[in-house]
Amino acid sequence: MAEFEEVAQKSKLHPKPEGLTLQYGTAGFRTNAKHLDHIMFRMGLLATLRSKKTKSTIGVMVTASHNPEEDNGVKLIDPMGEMVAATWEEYATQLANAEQDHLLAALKDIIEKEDISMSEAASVYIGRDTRPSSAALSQAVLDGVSSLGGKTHDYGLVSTPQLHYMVCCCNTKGRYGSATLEGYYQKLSQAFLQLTHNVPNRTDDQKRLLLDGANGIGALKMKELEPFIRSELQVVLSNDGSSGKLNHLCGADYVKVQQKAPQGVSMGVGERCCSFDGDADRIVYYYTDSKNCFHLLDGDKIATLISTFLKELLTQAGLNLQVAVVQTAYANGSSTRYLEDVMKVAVCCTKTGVKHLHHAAQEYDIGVYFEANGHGTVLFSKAAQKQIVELVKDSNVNDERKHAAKLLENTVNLINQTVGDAISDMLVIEAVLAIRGMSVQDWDEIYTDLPNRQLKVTVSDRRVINTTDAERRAVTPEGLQDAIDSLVKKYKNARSFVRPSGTEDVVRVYAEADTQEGADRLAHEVSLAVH
Ligand code: NG1
Ligand code: ZN
Repeated sequence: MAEFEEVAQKSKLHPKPEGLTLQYGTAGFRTNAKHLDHIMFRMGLLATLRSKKTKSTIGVMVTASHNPEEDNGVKLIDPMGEMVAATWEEYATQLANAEQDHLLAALKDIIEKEDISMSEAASVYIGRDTRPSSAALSQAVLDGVSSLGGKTHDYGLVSTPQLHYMVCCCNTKGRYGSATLEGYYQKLSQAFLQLTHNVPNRTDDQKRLLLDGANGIGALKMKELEPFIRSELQVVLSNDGSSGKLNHLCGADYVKVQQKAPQGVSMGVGERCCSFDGDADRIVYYYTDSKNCFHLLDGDKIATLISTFLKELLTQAGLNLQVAVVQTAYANGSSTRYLEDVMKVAVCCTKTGVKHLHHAAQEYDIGVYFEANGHGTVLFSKAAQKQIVELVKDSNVNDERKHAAKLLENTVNLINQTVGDAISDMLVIEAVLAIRGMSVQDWDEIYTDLPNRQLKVTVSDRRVINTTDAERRAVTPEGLQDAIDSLVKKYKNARSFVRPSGTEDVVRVYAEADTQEGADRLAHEVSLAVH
């Protein structure tokens, strides 16, 4: 065990509180920051093993996204910038929960199971959000990596999707872009300017966008990006972190769940606004109309806007590529109906959590995936990208086809295909609205959302609820689904489901119906059935 001497020594500086157990959930480990020091050290160890195993750079992001400022969390990023493979999530849980005396044994167990050669080099990229606890916690990750002899690159303050991007750039030897913040801003801004600079007659109002930065990392990063895109987009930033608290009464999750505007943003009637979440991987848009009524444009509206745009461009370019949209059970029923019946695009429903959507989207030529909460991106298959690039170069095609192909090529470059990215998504949406000459109201009117309500219920053990059919039906506890079915029958156009959250100790209840009152009442009744 001499080779693990340093791990043994350093782990004493990051001791595990006895009896504390945590799960690698939907988005990694997430809980109050004071319980996470040992988890961070151990995730440094695990990332090093994963790097040796894959012979690639692995990412470790310290963030708790939209959770309160006191929380923190960590997730691992696999070589292509995607979420870590499922078996390794299990290893993460095992390593995290091994009592102090068993840590080396747990580590050795993973090394044996995966047949890892410890002489292999390891490289780990690390990033963190703006939480007060994040600096010390990312230091614990660095300690973990170095105690196994791994090399680290600490990007410091970056958004979650920026770190995913860096990992992918590194492992594709620069083919996806250069693994620096400058490279990220250059790639996105060049694509955005190419898409927008020839759009005629754009007024200053059309170029203006209000942004709620959730007092988080997204606000910081927007300030860095701003000089690159200023000529085509004027972003008016609020909740920039200079005084307010992270995610408090602001940010994408607050706006989506509360269905109201964030505090700290002064919105004029009809003005186009958007909110990032705490690690800038989610975005939602909104505006208020002349009757002071609030309108939310969530992930479903974003998926509809982008997939419609892509489909039109493919037709103009004469490219026969299939566009599909991947959603979860939380997608508004109106969006699914519109996409299937009007747009005639294939719609697929997966379990909650980006890794599920991402994998499903990989099955198509072009897979647009968004969670209703605004987390999503677009994946283009290698073959689809090749066809687009070849068409741009082809000298035998007419101008219309070529123009469409060029727009497609720039859209591919503007999208962060590794994971949902609020900054990249925002630029895509702004480009589509500009090119199509659409206002936020025009976009909103594509279809009308069914009124809906999301509630959280606290129960003694949320794991007694097990679900099937992409989480749309509960199989346990017995009788729960029957109870939900009979409640749903009382309402028109209604739907409801429950599932245990993977990031909080709650059960989530979702309901939609033909009126807001009905959706609220149904959600309430279902939450009583959960108790
Ligand atoms: P849980 O807590 O498992 O519902 C939430 C979001 C997910 C996903 C993760 C990770 C909802 C209903 N759930 O998961 O979509 O974004 O957090 O951040 O929005
Ligand atoms: Zn997030």
